[in-house]
Amino acid sequence: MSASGQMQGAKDPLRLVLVGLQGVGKSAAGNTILGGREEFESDVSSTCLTLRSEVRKARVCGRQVTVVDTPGLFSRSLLDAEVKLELEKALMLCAPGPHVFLLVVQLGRFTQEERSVVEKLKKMLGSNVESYLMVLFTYGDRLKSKTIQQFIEEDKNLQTLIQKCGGQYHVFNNTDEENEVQVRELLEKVDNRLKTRINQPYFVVKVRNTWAKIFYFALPVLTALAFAAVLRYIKRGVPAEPAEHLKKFLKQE
Ligand SMILES: Nc1nc2c(ncn2[C@@H]2O[C@H](COP(=O)(O)OP(=O)(O)OP(=O)(O)O)[C@@H](O)[C@H]2O)c(=O)[nH]1
Ligand SMILES: [Mg+2]
Repeated sequence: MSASGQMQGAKDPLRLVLVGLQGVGKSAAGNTILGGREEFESDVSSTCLTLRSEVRKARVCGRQVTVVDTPGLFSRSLLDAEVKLELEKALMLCAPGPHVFLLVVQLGRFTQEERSVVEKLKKMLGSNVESYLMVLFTYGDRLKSKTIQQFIEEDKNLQTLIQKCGGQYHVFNNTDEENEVQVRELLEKVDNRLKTRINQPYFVVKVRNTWAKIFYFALPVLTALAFAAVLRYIKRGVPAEPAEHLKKFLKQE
């Protein structure tokens, strides 16, 4: 079966957002998912190559897949506030929200920044983002004779990161972009993750700002009150039937 062919059972559209540090292979992973096409700009660079969130769509394994590429966290080219804005834009680009955030980690590189990447994402997108994360390792070609399981067993910090991401991970060799099996396996893992999340299949941003919360929750109440006041005003304008005692009084006159 080919990655561009049919996959039994799972045909629902998928929306994936690639996140991670600068230069770890996010754009390259996006290109691998999209069937090896050079959709996102990917290259060796000492600065941040992807500066804006971008979306691409393709039919992969018989289903519509939306991939959003984002700028790197802890970027040397963008301020945190700019990266946060781009992440929020990424959510809009795959509305109503991503099924999974693929947290891209370069095999063999696990610095202090990598260790705090989940906390950074939680700060930027809210704490519920954690339940939508899945680790996607790049540089699978570095494994050589080792398996990915052996590699993970050797690194406690890596195990902690994977645990934070629901225990889910996958490995890509982006130099082998035409290797469709690695893409199909990733989509299967994403599907398995979705099965455990029937109530909330995709990530929705919580209203975090206090003023936004007040506006969000108070607006329907205020609208209802205003509507009731207008109705009362209109009713008052219509002359009411004179009360019984008033009728009697008028007759006596
Ligand atoms: N050998 C090898 N190289 C890879 C792999 N994945 C990515 N690369 C290389 O890593 C470099 C950076 O890849 P990008 O896809 O541009 O990384 P990025 O995370 O999008 O970078 P920024 O947009 O700058 O944050 C490129 O030269 C890629 O060819 C991989 O699996 N194996
Ligand atoms: Mg990039």
